[in-house]
Amino acid sequence: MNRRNLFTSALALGAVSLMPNMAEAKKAKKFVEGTFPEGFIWGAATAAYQVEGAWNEDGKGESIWDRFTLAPGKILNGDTGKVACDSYHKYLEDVALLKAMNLKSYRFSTAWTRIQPDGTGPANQKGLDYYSRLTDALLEAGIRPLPTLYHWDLPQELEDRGGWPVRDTAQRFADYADIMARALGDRIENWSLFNESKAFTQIGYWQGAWAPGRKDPLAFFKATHTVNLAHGMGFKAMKAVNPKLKIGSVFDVSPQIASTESEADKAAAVFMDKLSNLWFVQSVLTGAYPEGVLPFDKQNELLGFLPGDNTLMQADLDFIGINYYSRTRVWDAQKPSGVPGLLLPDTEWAFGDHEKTDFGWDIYPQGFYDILKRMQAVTGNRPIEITENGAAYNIGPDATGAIHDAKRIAYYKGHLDALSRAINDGVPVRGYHAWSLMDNFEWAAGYSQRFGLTYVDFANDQKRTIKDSGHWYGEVAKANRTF
Ligand code: GCO
Repeated sequence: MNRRNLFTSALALGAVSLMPNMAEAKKAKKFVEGTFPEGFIWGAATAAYQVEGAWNEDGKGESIWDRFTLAPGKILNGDTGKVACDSYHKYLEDVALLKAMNLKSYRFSTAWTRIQPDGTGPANQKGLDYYSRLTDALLEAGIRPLPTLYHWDLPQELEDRGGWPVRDTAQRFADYADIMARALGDRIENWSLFNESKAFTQIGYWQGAWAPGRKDPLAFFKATHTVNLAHGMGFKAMKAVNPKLKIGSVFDVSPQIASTESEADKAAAVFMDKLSNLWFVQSVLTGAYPEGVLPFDKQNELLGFLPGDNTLMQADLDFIGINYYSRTRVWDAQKPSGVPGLLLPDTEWAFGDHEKTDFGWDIYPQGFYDILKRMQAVTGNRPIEITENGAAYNIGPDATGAIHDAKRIAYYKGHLDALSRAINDGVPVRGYHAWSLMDNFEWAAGYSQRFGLTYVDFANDQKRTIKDSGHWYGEVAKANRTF
């Protein structure tokens, strides 16, 4: 019996048996924008260098960001993460903020240099103790810890040995991942390996605007391969400690829009989708690089790809973390790249006539929907967590001390509504983390851009005050819907 026959014979059973089915089907169809499935996980995100401070306490080693921020002219206003939000000492206040906002997941990152000050060798117990205390405090508050192992703070010693362009760094990362799984795998189930592999390799090794500040396209491609190897090796190391651990990674993605309908611009957008959206996630999931980015006959040499690397770098990630901020416009330019045989299109990030955030980023919620659909196809329908999404608005306290950041609320509402549509249309997103729990160190922009749901008074002992957006988000988390 085929499906059509089954349906007609069900009809023949008459109205009585049919009615409940119809009622159910109707109920299933009645989607209300801004509502989320039961059990949806609401959270907020931060990263070690951006919030912890305590840059040289309790045996912590020097990271590339500790070094880079001290070089003159690299960071706006000469800001550094030496103190940041002082979360290393105020983590209990941070857990209380999460709790006050009814959040059930905290995405933070662990600083490699607290665990292995030089990037190799035995663990620094005091560093492990900090993350253990944080984990216990979260669990006690009913909040799921979701650590990221690498949010860009490579031990300076490893950079001195060549950094990510050097293959050995992948093994160093796997050792660090092994230490973390052993130390905290009893209490933490879900882990992310990397944050935004594209961003830190591209801006750190090719453009030079972030640590370690290199401007070398050849080093960039080598770095991408080491990072992909580190995904596979780190994943396997953690699963060997405990196969029940759920290991994912976080990818920054953006819809690549051809600037015109011309064939050349459309091809340029496809090219950028491969380089920008697929180069890490697809390569890790399948063990093979997207074709048509690097010249085929030079690819292995340019990446330092050795026989067997496809198996080494492959990882069947348990979930995919997605960071979305805006979309990208692409047009054909055939610009020399510094890599033999590689010509590049021109791109413009965060373009358009829409309203912009204070950072100048275009507000485009539909892009969130579009990229989620795209990533669902690429990642074979595996669970997705939104690990970052948010906006910088540099709104300070009024005379009463309240922070009325209605614009941020509007930003979140637009994006959450788009997300709810994507979920309703079948994209398997199980959680959302706002960037960020609190204002923090925004890389080359220093403290000039405030992304927080919580205001941090950097001049006054890092005092935290929940903004209007934080209160609103707390209500969203409680009701499982937007307002
Ligand atoms: C990134 C990071 C965060 C940023 C945030 C706002 O994307 O750069 O993951 O560390 O602070 O995205 O720019």
